Amino acid sequence: MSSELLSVLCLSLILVCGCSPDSADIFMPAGDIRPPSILAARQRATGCFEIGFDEIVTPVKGSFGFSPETSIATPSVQGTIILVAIAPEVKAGAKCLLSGEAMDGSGNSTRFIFEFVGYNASPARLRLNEVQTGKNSSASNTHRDYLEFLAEGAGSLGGIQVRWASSTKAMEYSFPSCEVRTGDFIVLHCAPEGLAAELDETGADLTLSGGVDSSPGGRDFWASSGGIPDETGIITLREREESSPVDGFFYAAEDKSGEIDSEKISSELESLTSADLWVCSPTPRWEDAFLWKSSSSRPLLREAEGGKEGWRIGEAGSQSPGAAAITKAPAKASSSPKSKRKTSKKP
Ligand SMILES: [Ca+2]
Ligand SMILES: [Ca+2]
Repeated sequence: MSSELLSVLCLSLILVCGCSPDSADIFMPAGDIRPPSILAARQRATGCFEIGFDEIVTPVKGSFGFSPETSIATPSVQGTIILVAIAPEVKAGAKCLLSGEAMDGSGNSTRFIFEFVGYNASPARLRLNEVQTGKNSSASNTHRDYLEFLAEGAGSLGGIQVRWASSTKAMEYSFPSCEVRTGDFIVLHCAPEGLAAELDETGADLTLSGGVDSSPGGRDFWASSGGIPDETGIITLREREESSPVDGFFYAAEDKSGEIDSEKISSELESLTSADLWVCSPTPRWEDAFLWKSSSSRPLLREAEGGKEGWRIGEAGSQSPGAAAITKAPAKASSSPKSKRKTSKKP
């Protein structure tokens, strides 16, 4: 008996257990006694899961199972690849388990279980719009960690993945199945208090959820993976777990400088720069981040596309989870295109 644990792309392979030959067959003639190995596994499209092996295999009859049990997994084989049809299709973002067994020509077999979420064929186009990095317990300005997204294109949230990391800890969250329209605000609360009122708003009722920062006009979701780093961190957004980021934000305490010495941050930052979403020095440095003096009373606000230049620190108390940013009335119309508002420095 042998067992292997493989990490394949985005998919968690919980168990791979090769069990052959049976102990009764231990005196079999010399030959192929090695069970087939899984080289790759992925969802190719809605209702289609593909498992690649290192040799020609056949699916073991009756061994395939699927959860949720409302869908059936039916394997077919193309040489070294098993294609599993899942019907009826599961909802985008729904948690799935696929189990089965594959056998090579000599009777050696491998059993497997994959955990993944239902394929999202039409992900909503989201932009990270506002970040509240910490808890503020002042009576007049109570907030807890949240990320706000604006839907710039309609679609499904199902399986869209958010990652956030500090220098020492990486966290992630995948949205459940939920259709959104262009212009919708989505708030992911990252420091829930565990209240019964903290409910995911996947349906029509946008007032369903209670809890700190829940918004009557936005869609509230609650993530228990861990809070957003207060001072220094990185946030990335992916349409599917295995995809490149489509948006992200890298921020750091203003007194940080020099080469980035955190693997957790630099690996996510590399994915952002590779996707042309963030500009970095040849050797990434803390100065490549949006530098700020951390404050739980001020949100970080997105004003435009284009890396750190697109962000600013909001006024104290200007948090607007689930709604457009509170903008001050312009003091005076200006014809100068170069005019920019600057934050005055305190002595
Ligand atoms: Ca709401
Ligand atoms: Ca907002």
